[in-house]
Amino acid sequence: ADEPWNDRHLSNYVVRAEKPFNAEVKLDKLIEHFVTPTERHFRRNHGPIPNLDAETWSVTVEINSLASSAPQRTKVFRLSDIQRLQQFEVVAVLECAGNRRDGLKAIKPVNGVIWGAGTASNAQWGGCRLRDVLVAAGMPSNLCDPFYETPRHVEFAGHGEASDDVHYATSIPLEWAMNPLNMVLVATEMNGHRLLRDHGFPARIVAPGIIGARWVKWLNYIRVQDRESNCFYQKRDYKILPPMANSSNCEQFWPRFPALMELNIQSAICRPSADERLQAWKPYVVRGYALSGGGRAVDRVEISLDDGVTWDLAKMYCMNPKSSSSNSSTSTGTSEDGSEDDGSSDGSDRDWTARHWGWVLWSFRISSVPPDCSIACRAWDSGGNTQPAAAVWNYRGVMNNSVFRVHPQVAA
Ligand code: MTE
Ligand code: MO
Repeated sequence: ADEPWNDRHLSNYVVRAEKPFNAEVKLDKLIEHFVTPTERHFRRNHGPIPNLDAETWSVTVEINSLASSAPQRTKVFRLSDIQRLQQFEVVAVLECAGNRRDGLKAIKPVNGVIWGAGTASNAQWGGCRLRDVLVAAGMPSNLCDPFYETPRHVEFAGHGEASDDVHYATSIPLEWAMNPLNMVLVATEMNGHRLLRDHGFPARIVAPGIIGARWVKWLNYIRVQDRESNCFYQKRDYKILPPMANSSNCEQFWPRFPALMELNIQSAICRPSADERLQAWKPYVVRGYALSGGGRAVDRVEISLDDGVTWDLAKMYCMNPKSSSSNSSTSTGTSEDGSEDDGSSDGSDRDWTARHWGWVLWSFRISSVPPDCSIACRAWDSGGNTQPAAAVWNYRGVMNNSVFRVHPQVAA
């Protein structure tokens, strides 16, 4: 496969697989910007990257089973049709459900590309709302319409080959997609530019608050139907199977457990990075990211320097998308003492009832680094969720959000 991304920015990445190309971002590079620059965004592929032509590309929208008597409706949208619908922008974090799979592999072998904490990134996405595409294709726009009383699904399929099925396809509940507050987009732009091939050119799904696996790239068709997608990536992947599941007995478990949707509460320490050395008895500013799913806000990040006995509050930077959207490479002003002002919040000015799609960056100042230093972080969200003290293994190695710990090297 010819992979389009040139090697100019490869120093930002840890490459986990060459074919198909899979690379995560080095943690210290990841958190220098609130809105992650595109050349610092992880790349996750289940097959070769298609080379699509914007002039000839189109997405076919099918609406099945409207009422049993109603005929199926089909409408084809070209790129210019998508661009003529009302355009929206959303700053939203894209996280792979396999983020931090390395922590589960450390317990017992798992199935999948091994990732550290570098498969999350916060981008500014632009495009039209999926709901507007569906309405233009004939769906009722009023959510009180009896059509929505039956649970339905919207399936997305991408162009190109995929390693485990005929193509890459997956679905989300229709009701989630139709709610305008959820900002599910047919996105054509990332960080103010047209999508790169790696990230789904010319159009991909953006489903804020939902695992990355549902953000289908290189859109080929969109289908409203009674059932979930039958594709491998919906039915036999991206599920948390129970602890006794393994490669020889997993077939019996796949149908019994739900396809993952909303992201869980997550946080990671990005500095000190793996190769960084701290100075004993000197101050040090610890940094990282935190995020949650379903629109829930990260309400705090806590740090422990005594392996979880006591916890302190980190300082959070949760820039309001309105102020950050004007500059896609908004840098977090990082002074050595950790006394940033821009976007910093103690929470008292935040609207907890609003939906929150972006990540938060945080910092915590250690006034005097001990020679035997251990740092742990955990975040909490507005649903009252926090991260488990120890990792909980599952066969597919997904959704690992255990308390993040580092034991940095300290020079005397
Ligand atoms: N869409 C297609 N067509 N093929 C894929 O392999 N991978 C999914 C999703 N959409 C995938 C896809 C997964 S698992 C993730 S985490 C995100 O894309 C990664 O998006 P990115 O490469 O832009 O970071
Ligand atoms: Mo993913």
